[in-house]
Amino acid sequence: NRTQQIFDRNLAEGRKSLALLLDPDDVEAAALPGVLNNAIENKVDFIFVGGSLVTSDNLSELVRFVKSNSNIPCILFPGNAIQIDANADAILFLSLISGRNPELLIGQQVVAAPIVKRSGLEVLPTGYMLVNSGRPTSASYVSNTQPIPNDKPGIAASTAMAGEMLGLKLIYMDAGSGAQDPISPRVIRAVKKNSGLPLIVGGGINHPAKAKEALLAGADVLVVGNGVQKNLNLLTEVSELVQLTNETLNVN
Ligand code: 1GP
Repeated sequence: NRTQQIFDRNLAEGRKSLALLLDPDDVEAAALPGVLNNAIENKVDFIFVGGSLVTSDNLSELVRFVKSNSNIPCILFPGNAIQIDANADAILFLSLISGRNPELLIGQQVVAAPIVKRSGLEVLPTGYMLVNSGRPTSASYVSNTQPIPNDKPGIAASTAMAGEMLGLKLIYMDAGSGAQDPISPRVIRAVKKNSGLPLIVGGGINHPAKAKEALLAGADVLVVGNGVQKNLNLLTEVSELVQLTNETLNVN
């Protein structure tokens, strides 16, 4: 439970952290060394690997590369039960608690459980909440669920509270990869105020100003994915912002 301890310790100390999402379908093998160096140089805290729909065979290669060439914890962020790789450090064992699709609330988890157990992966029980981002994302389409409206902080807060009461250990609020609008600060604030769990926030954070808004609203872990492929400097800019926030909070 090493990775869970990192999340919990950061939360207890008020330290913000940064995760880079690598979608095996988006990151080509040839680009991987550069991408990983960029992550190391910018002191990325976690690498998440996965996607709503992975059509390539790159997942295990990606995990192996990250594990052999860095010390950054490599955490699976699976869209379904086939995205499991024993070489990662941990798996976000997600239940899509914002949706009402039983397959993603418990079905895929039942299929995955024996495989995850045998793999020896550290399990991170995570309440996964999709929030509407202005237009349909792969996550909302593939999961066949309705995301929480971005202007309904009460629904988001109640959902996170229920997840915490059910014993989940992390909340991941996601506007979906490439989201038009990131999650609104009001929604982040409401969830932060009403749940004591480490709060991971991602989706559509493609500009430092959006990262800053999410941090100020209470995100503990920022996830950037798509935006880094379009703007190589984004990781540096967001990382500096996270460091600066930590310095201001005096937790570095
Ligand atoms: C999506 O939260 C992640 O699941 C990251 O989203 O690719 O838009 O940064 P982006």
